[in-house]
Amino acid sequence: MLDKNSPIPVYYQLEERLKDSIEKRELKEGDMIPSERVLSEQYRISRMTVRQAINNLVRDGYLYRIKGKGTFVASNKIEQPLQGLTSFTEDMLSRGLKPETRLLQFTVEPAQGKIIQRLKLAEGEPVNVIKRVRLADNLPMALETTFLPVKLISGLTEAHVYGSLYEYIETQLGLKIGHATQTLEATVARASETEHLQIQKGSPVLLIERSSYLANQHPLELVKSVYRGDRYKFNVHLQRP
Ligand code: 16G
Repeated sequence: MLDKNSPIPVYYQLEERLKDSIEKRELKEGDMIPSERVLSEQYRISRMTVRQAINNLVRDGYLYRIKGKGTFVASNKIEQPLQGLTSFTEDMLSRGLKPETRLLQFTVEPAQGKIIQRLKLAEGEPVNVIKRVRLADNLPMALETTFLPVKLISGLTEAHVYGSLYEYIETQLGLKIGHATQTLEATVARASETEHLQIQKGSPVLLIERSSYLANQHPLELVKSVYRGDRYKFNVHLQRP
């Protein structure tokens, strides 16, 4: 029951209750939530109060409405800060999610085109090409293609890239990762990506390209990642100059 004598407004208590059910996955993505009438009877509160709670949850992206059908649970998006050069493994572990990797490609190829410029290599120099599906708690989050100069990242094996690449680079190779530049674009999933990400062709995805450098300014990696648009949102702290 909700506490009507509490100084915390009842609509807010209901909001928190529903959010809790979503976080605990008692209410899952796509589930229809009970109607205003049912919720008002269940919690013995006015329909106005229920409506206020639901409006707020719709506004905040936890729920969405379909006209004539009902109100549904939206997907639980991961909110990822844009500042801070972190790895996928670190990002998921810090949220209590279990990171996993499905390895699609692990090859050494001669550098060509954009790779030559971005990684400052000579034409034909060997690069590791690693294509991985990154999962969190068994759900595919992103499809990542990484290019690394072989001369810098020695001894890399398939076993290493099932785990954390950054950990291998820093802990095992003793290299210091310094900074990166990253672009982020909206696009839609291509046919070749849909199966790995378990989404429909044409679903919104975020395309991220990261160029990372060692602390000594050497180009370290070029990574092209396709993130599921329904699982991610990015945040950034802005400071007025
Ligand atoms: C993140 C990075 C990627 C990096 C990877 C290392 C973005 C957009 N990309 O996915 O550049 O290679 O982490 O992760 O954040 P790992 O250490 O878990 O292999």
